[in-house]
Amino acid sequence: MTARVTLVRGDLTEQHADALVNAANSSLLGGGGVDGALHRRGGPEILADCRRLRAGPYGKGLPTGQAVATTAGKLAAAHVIHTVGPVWSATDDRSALLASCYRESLRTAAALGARTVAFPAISTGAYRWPMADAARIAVRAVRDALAADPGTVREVRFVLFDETAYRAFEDALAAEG
Ligand code: AR6
Repeated sequence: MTARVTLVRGDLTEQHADALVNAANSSLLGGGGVDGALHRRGGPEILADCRRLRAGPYGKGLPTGQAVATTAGKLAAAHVIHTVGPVWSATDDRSALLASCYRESLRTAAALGARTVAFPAISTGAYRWPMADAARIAVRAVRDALAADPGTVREVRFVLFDETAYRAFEDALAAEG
């Protein structure tokens, strides 16, 4: 069975899904944007899990482009998958790292048996990646990963916070066919 890619305009923290992907930073200890919102709504259990990861396998933090799962606390999901997007650079092409966030998050989700996975537009806020370009990279990375091996994943949902983001993802999906 093939997996669907869907778009919704809304707040990631209100989504019902098996896994919600967090646009985190390497510290895993919280921040603003989606990260702050997920921790606020999910409650302290998420941060407690993140601290355990820092005390154990991720002593130096989570590298850019990688992903790791924790509990979702009080969120309407089984897991939060934390990934670290690259900071936008006009001089250095970091698009492979941004694609890696989507691919590694989906791999992590499938390893947990997740069927529905919801993503924000990683790196397009504090990390300043231009929306249209980020949307193209995100859609291509997800389509490629699902085509290669969807595992248990049946729906990938992009959750876009505003109309500009929604339109950019709509255009990127249409362009991919
Ligand atoms: N639901 C969906 N999308 C959201 C929400 C929400 N509740 N809140 C913001 N967005 P950002 P980044 C959009 O800054 O660029 C944090 O401090 C937002 O409009 O959350 O990857 C971390 O700790 C934007 O389009 O993530 C890191 O330090 C997109 O989500 C750093 O920011 C991503 O914006 C990561 O920066």
